Amino acid sequence: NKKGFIFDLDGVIVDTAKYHFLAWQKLAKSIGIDFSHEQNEQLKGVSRVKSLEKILTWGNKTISEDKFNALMASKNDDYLSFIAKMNHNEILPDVPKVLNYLKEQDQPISLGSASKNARQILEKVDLLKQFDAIVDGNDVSKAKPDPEVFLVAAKALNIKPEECIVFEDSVAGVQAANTANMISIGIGEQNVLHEADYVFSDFTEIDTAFIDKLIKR
Ligand code: G16
Ligand code: MG
Repeated sequence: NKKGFIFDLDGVIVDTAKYHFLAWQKLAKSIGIDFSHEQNEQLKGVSRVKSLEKILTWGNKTISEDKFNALMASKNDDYLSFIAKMNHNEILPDVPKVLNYLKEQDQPISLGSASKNARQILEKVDLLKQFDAIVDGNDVSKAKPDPEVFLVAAKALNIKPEECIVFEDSVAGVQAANTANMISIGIGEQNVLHEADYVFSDFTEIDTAFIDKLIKR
């Protein structure tokens, strides 16, 4: 019995939101916009282009297309300088335990992330080889809550969408999984992720009995 296990990256496997925050904050400051942690929360799971559009809206700023592209490029350069220093210690608690157990049970595993830097990040934290497929911001055109990223991941694993399970930390990601007819597992706070089929605060709360149940469903 094979299911497709699909993992979001930022907020599920690693906490790269803190690096996105530093890079977006520097960018915002350079054009005279204040940028808070609360605003950064709203950029979780949101694509790079959409994120910059939101920051400009919050700051009441309009800029040329050339400037927009230049800002995106420098934000990504800053972000990548943080990524370059990452190692396996940045993997969130018990993620390797769950990935290893799924591998032992011969279950197909895919990434389903909005990030265009996903492959690089997985390589840095030494998890690239755990994934049978990687679907990221380079493979899709529609952002979560559109289900595209997870539907492409299901196809890549050759598993029907209704036989897939998605681990997500963002509301938009949970909605995308639900729309794709997949089982959604929220990683974070119950009150935020209440649309998910199950919510856990992190992977330390997920035991092998629960995973067995998902496989047998
Ligand atoms: C991640 C982050 C978002 C980020 C997006 C695009 O999504 O949560 O904050 O804006 O990727 O990242 P990049 O600029 O690296 O292409 P996910 O889907 O992994 O949670
Ligand atoms: Mg996420």
